[in-house]
Amino acid sequence: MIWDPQHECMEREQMQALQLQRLQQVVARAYDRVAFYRQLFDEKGIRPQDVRSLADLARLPFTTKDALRENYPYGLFAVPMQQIVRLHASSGTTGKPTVVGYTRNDLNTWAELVARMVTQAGVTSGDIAQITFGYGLFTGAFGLHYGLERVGAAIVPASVGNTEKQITLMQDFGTTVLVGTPSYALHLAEVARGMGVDPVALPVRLGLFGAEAWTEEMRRELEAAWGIKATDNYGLSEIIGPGVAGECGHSPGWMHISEDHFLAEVIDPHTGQPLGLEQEGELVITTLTKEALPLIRYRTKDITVLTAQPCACGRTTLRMRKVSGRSDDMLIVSGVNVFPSQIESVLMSIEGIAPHYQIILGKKGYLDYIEVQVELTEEAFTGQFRDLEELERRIKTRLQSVLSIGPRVRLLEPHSIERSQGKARRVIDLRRQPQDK
Ligand code: DLL
Repeated sequence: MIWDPQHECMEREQMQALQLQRLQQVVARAYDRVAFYRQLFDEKGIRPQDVRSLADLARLPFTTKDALRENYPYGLFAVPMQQIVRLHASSGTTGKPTVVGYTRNDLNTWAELVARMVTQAGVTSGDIAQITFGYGLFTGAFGLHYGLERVGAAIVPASVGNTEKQITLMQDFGTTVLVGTPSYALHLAEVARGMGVDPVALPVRLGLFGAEAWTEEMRRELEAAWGIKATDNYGLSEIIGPGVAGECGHSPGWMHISEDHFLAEVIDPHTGQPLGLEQEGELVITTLTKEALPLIRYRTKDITVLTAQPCACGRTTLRMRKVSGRSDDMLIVSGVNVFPSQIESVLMSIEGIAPHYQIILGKKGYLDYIEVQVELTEEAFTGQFRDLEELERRIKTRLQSVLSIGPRVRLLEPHSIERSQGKARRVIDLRRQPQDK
């Protein structure tokens, strides 16, 4: 089913006309109401009326997360506080959190967009959806909640944690849709098995996973562990939260973008130059309808590709490829670029190791090293020492051929890596700690 065929299946030309009209409105609004944008545009000598075509977008300046931090908490809001009805925030790893606000219309748009996204993933009003994102300042739980409610699914607002109870709820309430981060979904499966419950035998049939990068190998792992169809969806709090893009079931690995609300571009992360369709780079989004927090050319730092290839589902919107990582989580180890997703792909395709890993970066003398810690499965752990040595060698060789540097590999006992409750923390960089300087 298509939730909003009028917008999801719009003729390309019509969509572009709508986007241009909305772009002109949002630029004018931001200029009139947000001091930060007025100053930025004035400095560059750009006036809102200079936007005459979609191609003019490339002339507008970027917005970065720093702008949100520097204007903490409400400095980028384009409406008075009387019109704000919800606040969320993302903590990030450093400095002040970024705060995002919503008007009543924004909340309505958000619920609509999440309704589109869950419908295209296959949710119907007959489903029972358990939300395992934390209810709080994070946009994940509330975003999915109101979108699923709009579709008419029965929501189990389990929130994060209490992992054993989550399994009992699934059994007792007959949960059919599991909503959360892919890493927490793996943990849930493991806890279920520990309780003597086979996740495959549970009524869960569909997973809506997002909020962190995960590979195709991880998808296969999750589908096998739960006996479900695992779908990906993408969003970020600055732009709206979840509901920016999602998979439709016809083209795994590619997510339809709600283009009537978000204008997407891909740029070269180093030069800022726009790239074409089918070219890999950093996703940049302009919000077209947000009232409280309009953002122009927001640099997401997420690495993806856009395509306009037609999709068998009938939707005509641009699609973005599964996010392979962030431009700022590329690791540089002795001058070699390494993406955590490359490591995940290798690990998940090797028998005998569990899908739980951590990447440690350190320094020995002046030299960087990378250590990949990975858990053994119960079966491999109780096996022969010789087999373990052989396994370690195999992992090392496979990683080396993909990364072009030789990592250290450490095999750990089952269950020794801390399980994530929300977004997994895969990389620990000891090089940044003062004693290593
Ligand atoms: O994670 C919003 C969200 C919640 C999306 C629930 C989907 C489901 P933030 O906490 O602001 O918002 O984090 C946004 O998370 O820039 C990406 O780096 C990453 N991210 C989100 N979804 C995906 C995904 C929410 N499907 C940041 N694949 C984004 C890869 C993702 N990375």
